[in-house]
Amino acid sequence: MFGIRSALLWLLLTSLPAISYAAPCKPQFEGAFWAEKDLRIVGLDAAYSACPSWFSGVRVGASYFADERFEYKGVTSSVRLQYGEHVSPFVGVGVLVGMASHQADATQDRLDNDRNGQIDEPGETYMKHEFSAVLYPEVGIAWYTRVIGITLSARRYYSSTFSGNIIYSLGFSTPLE
Ligand SMILES: [Ca+2]
Ligand SMILES: [Ca+2]
Repeated sequence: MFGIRSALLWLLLTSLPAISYAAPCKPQFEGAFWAEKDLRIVGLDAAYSACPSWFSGVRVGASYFADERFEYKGVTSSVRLQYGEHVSPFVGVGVLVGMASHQADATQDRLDNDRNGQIDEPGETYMKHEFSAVLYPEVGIAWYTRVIGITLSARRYYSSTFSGNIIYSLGFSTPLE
């Protein structure tokens, strides 16, 4: 009997912090600019974020970015562990999945790729599209007021075309409720 009571008490005490933080963050619409330090990779995100619980966050959106060779369009999503309502530090892991496009050599394929009347002339190129996926761990902090949220974060991008690049992101969000 004592065992059950103490177990219930323990359960109540451990769930108290969850109850006191029961009001999770408001869903937000966020626009974010991000870049590598030397601006070799720059990107823009438009994302929706929400908190399934007081300690977790999810973010889903569209992403456009470019580096020296490629242009990327895709979707981005991350899951986060976060803490706090107004000032909220977080760690997370995310993915970027999309299409990478770049001008590739077209001087060997016996086609007039650029439709200028000449086949395989020197310098002829075509737009090549490839599947692209990036995995990123992230760490950051968000500050929310009733009208605006500001999020600063750092990520590390790993993909087939680049690896280990550190990306800094600045986002502005507005609550949707
Ligand atoms: Ca041509
Ligand atoms: Ca050609």
